[in-house]
Amino acid sequence: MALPHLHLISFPLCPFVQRSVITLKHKNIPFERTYLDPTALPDWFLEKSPTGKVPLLIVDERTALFESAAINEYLDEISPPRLLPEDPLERAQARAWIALASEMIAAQFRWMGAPTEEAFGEARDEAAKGLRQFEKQCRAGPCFTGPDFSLLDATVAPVLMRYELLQDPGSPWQPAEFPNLARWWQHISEMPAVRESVPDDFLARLPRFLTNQQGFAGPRLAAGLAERGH
Ligand SMILES: N[C@@H](CCC(=O)N[C@@H](CS)C(=O)NCC(=O)O)C(=O)O
Repeated sequence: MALPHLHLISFPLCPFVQRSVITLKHKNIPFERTYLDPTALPDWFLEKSPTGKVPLLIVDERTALFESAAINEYLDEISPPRLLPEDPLERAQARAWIALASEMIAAQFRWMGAPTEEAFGEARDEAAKGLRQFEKQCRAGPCFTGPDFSLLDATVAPVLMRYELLQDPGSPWQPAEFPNLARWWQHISEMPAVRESVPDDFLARLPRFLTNQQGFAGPRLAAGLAERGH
């Protein structure tokens, strides 16, 4: 089957976009990408996107798909072999964990943007609770659900990439507490599709984004990045 023309509308730092980029790259699907400035969204984008959010995938310059999970399943279905299990029950489970991984992203955003020290601690505890669920689920290895890379790997990877970069004593991500996830990340982080899933200037943009948060967490995490030479 000939693949359609795929145009991925992105923000440079968006972890939801990154999930789709990982899927596209893992499957070697050609795509065009446009980065938008989240503070100045053009009218054409707002007309096409019902939520005003990215990722937005424009298929054959006509049809706009939104929601990263739906986009990833579409990408998966047009380019075999599938990255979701054949068994309906296992597939439903994978979808449920993919949905839960969005909560991990939300918890990570709350932690990175915590306005006060107290909120930082609360957000850390909340995020750690979520990480513990994923730790229990991630046992088979080397990928999340066993030997093969799946859409769940593509979905969780952006969260772990950020936690690895933003090491901090007040981080929910203390690798020694999550040995399964740490082993998983070690494997997944070496995959080209994951390594190449962020823009070249990602490490320059991340501290700027954090500093702009202006609360307690952002500047502290940006300073930590600078101390570690990023
Ligand atoms: N559930 C959506 C979430 C996407 C999302 O929140 N994207 C953020 C950027 S990381 C966004 O576009 N935010 C703009 C806004 O909330 O107006 C998905 O999985 O695609």
